[in-house]
Amino acid sequence: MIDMENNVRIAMLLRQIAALLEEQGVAFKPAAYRRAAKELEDLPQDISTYKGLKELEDLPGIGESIAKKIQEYLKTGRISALDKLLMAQGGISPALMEVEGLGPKRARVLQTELGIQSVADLIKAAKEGKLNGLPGFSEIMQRKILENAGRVSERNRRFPRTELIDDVAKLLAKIRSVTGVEKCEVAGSFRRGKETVGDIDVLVVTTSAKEVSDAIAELPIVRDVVAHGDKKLSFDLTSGIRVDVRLVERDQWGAALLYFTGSKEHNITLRKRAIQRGWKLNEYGLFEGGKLIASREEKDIYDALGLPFSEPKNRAE
Ligand code: 8DG
Ligand code: CA
Ligand code: CA
Repeated sequence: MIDMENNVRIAMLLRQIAALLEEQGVAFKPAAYRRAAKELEDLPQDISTYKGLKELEDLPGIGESIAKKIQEYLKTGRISALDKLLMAQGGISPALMEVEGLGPKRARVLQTELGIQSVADLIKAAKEGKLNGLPGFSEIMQRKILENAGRVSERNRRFPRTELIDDVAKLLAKIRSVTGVEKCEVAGSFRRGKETVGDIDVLVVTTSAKEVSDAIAELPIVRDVVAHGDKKLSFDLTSGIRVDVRLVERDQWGAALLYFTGSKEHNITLRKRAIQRGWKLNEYGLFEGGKLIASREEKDIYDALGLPFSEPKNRAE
């Protein structure tokens, strides 16, 4: 699936494993998978930036077995243990399991009773009223499932920039009005002026990350919160697009804005240049050994690297 960060995506898969193990009556493990999922969602950076099994296992809530599954996902895009569980439990379609609230039991009913395999099948059947009378599909449940199925397809969709301009302006204004927010800007492909946008990335400066992230989660423009940590918050807007908010301290602003504006390719180019000088660049700053060289403004980092400031629209590579 495109446009979904590894952390959120893997967390969802771990929760699927938890649900399937629970159905098999396995003790303790489901809770461990859910805890790991929560930890993943709270990570301040993408899980792929942790290199090797050891670094993964050092993360709270993540033991060897889950670390291996994360590695497998990053390498292959799948977790074979999950596929096996799905197969063992009647060949449940992985696509259906992506619909929040469906779970293995209901997914199986849909498959056996109606031959539903894909999210598109599900939406069609639900709209035609074919779910009526199926065990476990009350009217309320049907409505919830239809809504969540719609979201799965939204996740695969890119939004034209023009459709988002108002949303972004409104969102930034709302966030800036939250007590404790010192600074707030849009980053990612939107800031780079791309014609289509997968999700909206927003960077916030605050010294009270927890209070601010809680307050943002309560804004009326937020439809539902997908991941909620102190330094990172993900939610869908009422219009359906996903928003990723990162909360940083003022000193980290330039490095974080640079990193989250991307593109990924541009970041790689800058990182290589830093490495050539024996330095290290990440979303926290430009470092020589443990010593911080630059982080406060984007320009400071370009300067230190001996490069002219690059306008976001030119940061394709
Ligand atoms: P999109 O949402 O329109 O698809 O594009 P984007 O805004 O450029 O990508 P993003 O997935 O939302 O990530 C925002 C920025 O984070 C990206 O432009 C560069 C930075 N970034 C990296 N490496 C990685 C990574 O491995 N995963 C993610 N999600 N972002 C990364 O430099
Ligand atoms: Ca984005
Ligand atoms: Ca993003």
